[in-house]
Amino acid sequence: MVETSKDSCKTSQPRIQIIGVPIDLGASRRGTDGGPSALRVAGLGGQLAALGYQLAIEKDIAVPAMESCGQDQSAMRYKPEILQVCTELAEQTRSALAIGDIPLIIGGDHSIAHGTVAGVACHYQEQKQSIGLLWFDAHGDINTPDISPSGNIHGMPLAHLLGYGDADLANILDFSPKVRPENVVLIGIRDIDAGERELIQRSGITVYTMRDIDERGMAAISREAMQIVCNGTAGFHISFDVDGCDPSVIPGSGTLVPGGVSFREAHLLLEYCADTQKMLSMEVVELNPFLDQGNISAERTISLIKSAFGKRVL
Ligand SMILES: [Mn+2]
Repeated sequence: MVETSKDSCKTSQPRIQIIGVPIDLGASRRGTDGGPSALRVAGLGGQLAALGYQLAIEKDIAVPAMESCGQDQSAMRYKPEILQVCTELAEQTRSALAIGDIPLIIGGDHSIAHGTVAGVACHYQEQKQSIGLLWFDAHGDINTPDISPSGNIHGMPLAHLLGYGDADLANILDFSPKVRPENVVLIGIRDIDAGERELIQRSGITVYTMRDIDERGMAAISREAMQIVCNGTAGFHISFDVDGCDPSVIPGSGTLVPGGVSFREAHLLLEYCADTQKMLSMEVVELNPFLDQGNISAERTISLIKSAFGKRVL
């Protein structure tokens, strides 16, 4: 008898669906639209398959070229285009979960989180469940359009996912907020805009800065973070901005901030994520191959993704 793909999922690892989002409209530095290609060139799919995962056919979300969008110097640069891309991404992410796949979204700048998290949260909301959110980043990404110094939407997604800021960006798939602040953890932070500080404190999310990691160690913080994102939720989404890592680990990103998370600390955090078996989905953002040394940042990012998907040393 021919085994259906659904049946074979039960006997091995679940299937991963890689969705590429080649976009750089959310950032002022060009080039994160090359992120999906850099990860594919470095062998992402093959390395996940070697861990025992099946892979769905990879797809990319269509993104308009900046050259065809015209100049946009508004308080939300390229909002119409980003809203369109994120709405499509939200639908695709939700569809992946609906057929039992694990979505792995490869960006693209961090504006794509508006879509990814909307899709994951929507899928679980339909089952009357909420999700946790682990946000790994050098920055807060919690600007609202009225306090953003740049108008770059990649600095705003966390605000919108919590229900602040622009109503259109906050209401992708027609609901808001996407996550409860008590299940949101921000980790790796070392560069916060003035207006963000106030919203971080008011929002009630949990933040682990680099000082916290230095003082308490990544193991203790990872354990605490896992409790927060799993508490009362279906599981959690990881939004992994490669700039959370130290620039010596990931030189290929557009907004480098010295004094970041070491390669080993990042691995440890993601190994803890895998240990929970509650990771629902993952996205990797802000990889910029045009600023990289060879393709080493993509290669190291794949190594980190593998830890999130259960690779162990032994
Ligand atoms: Mn970010």
